[in-house]
Amino acid sequence: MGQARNISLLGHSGSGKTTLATSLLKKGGIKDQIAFDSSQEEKERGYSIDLGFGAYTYKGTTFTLIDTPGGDEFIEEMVKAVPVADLNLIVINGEKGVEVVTERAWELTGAAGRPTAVLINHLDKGIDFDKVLGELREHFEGGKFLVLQIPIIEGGKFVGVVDVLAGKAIYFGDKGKKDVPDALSSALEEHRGYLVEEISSIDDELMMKFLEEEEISTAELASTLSQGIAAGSLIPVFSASGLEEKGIDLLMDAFLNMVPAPAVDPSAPPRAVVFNLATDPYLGRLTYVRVLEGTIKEGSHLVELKGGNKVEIRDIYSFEGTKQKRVPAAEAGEIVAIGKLDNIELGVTLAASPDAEPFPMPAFPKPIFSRAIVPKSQADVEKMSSALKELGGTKATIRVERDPVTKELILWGMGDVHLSVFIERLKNRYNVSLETKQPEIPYKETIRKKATAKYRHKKQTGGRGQFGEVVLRIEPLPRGEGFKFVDEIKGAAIPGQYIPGVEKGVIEAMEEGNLAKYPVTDVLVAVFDGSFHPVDSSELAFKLAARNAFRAAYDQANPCLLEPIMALEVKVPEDFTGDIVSDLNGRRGRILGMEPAGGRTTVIKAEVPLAELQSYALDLKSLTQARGTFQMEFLKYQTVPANIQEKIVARAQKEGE
Ligand SMILES: Nc1nc2c(ncn2[C@@H]2O[C@H](COP(=O)(O)OP(=O)(O)O)[C@@H](O)[C@H]2O)c(=O)[nH]1
Ligand SMILES: [Mg+2]
Repeated sequence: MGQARNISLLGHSGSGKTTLATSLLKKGGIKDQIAFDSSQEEKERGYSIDLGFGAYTYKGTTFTLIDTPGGDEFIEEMVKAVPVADLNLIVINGEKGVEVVTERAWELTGAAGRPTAVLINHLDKGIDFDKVLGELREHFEGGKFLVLQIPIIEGGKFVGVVDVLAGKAIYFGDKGKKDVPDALSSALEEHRGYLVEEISSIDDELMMKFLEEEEISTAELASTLSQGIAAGSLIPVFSASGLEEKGIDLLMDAFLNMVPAPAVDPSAPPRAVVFNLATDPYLGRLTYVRVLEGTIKEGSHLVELKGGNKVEIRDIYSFEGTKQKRVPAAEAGEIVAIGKLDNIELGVTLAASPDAEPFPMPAFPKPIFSRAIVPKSQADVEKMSSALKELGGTKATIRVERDPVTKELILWGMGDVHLSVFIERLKNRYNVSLETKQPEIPYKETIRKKATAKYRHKKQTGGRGQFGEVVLRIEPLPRGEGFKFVDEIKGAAIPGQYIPGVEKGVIEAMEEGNLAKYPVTDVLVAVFDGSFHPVDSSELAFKLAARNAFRAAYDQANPCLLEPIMALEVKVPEDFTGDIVSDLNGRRGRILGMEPAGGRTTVIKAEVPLAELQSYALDLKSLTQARGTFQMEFLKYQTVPANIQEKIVARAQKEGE
């Protein structure tokens, strides 16, 4: 088995990643087995949704390409690919320049110091290379972009490139190297000068030569460049047209010569990181791993380091083109899919021993957009929960939860497209039909002052009667403290055996407040008096008495509504700061502060009611042309302003009628 290299293709939708991956596989000798974007949802929509894998072998080295989707709501796939790739190739549509997901890709790779390269694509359209390069340098300040290939455009056609390291022109379809056309000689000089200086700066010996103006050979430059790429400090820039298959051979050579070899020790105990999960229509659940050390063999047993569970490695698949191919083992550096591994979570490490070091997978973004889901029919109700669990379990940015207050089933994701794709897939693969709607806000109720009330429950119906009398006091508790029950009975006004009944009655009453039927919270309830009957009293009688006593006290305690407040962090390019702040003010937000976040972006921190953020994922996109991102997290409950409370109470009363 040859050496393995994994290359991720990242970038904005339409930059040509999938087309490029296809061209690379074709040039790599793969004929029939190329089918990226093969899921039903990808075919219907015409873009990538999941990670796509495809492998080819070139001069004894096997390259596994990891194609990623370029839609910003599918960012989790880039987060998965970057840490397991030996090189991250950011593909740019030369006509569009730096786009939103180009920026996201850069944040995940360049900023994290992962090996990164840039490919300026769509050059068949005769685009302005220098303009794109200028944009790159402007957007990604501090990135050391080293142009390795200057495109040669003649008569509007992309006919070849100048190989900057070699100082020669290469025309497509022509084996030999030619002299550089005059029109590009000054560009060559400029790019080569910068390249030699930057490469020399990471190697003391080369630096000496550079300062003393000694000749530095192309081989020396190439090998030091490769070290700089491995360290993530130097970013080579390539030129291509994936569609016209131009520049692909040169790219394959660059991958071969410049992509750092992973630190490989096939004889160490096996260790592998689970970076991707998928469900295959034929093979079932597939667990994608990168083998970090050692060799994983069919039939071997490994420990999953998070839960400590033992797993048996059964089917191992590598790739031939994009097709899975059963293999007996996988070595360090390789990416393979393991079949029939159940209950393995994304991001965990599998190892021979439970003491092994877990691989540090970066944190996935938290879902930021939610909709309530409702099954369309009874048949859907029955199939829904296992389908949600199975499919939802494969994605880090999909979460399903039952809201404890509203009792709605909430589907969380990254945006409306993300959720629709998920719901379509549930339909296509599990035949489960769901409808979505805006979730209810889980309001709560509380009180603002002390009150006491007495209630006597007494019934005489023929035989044995019911009797219980409860006197209780309710008091507001600090926000977030929930519920406290205190037994202050002195003497035997209520015998001890009935106190649990009193507490139960209070808890029942608190499930639905009198104001708008939301759960009551942050209340202390003290029962301090009452009376009983030696024959007719029972736990049930005291429960009913307590429930009514609580309700009576509640009405006098100045009750009010509470709403969830989210801690919000919005990251936007500086220019948008003013717009975002005024928009948040309009959403009853409280701005806590603003901080520069590097690269001319600002982070705005605010506390905003959840009720005002239900479509923020969509609104922020339109406010910032999709350049803003945000995170939010539940922070606390807070009193609802009186005018809004009035509306909610009126609505609840109408519904109750
Ligand atoms: N002119 C031109 N079109 C391209 C090139 N690469 C891809 N395309 C087209 O751009 C569209 C999106 O390509 P695709 O590979 O799906 O982009 P992805 O979203 O980055 O995977 C398709 O219509 C491609 O045919 C290119 O180099 N030149
Ligand atoms: Mg694609």
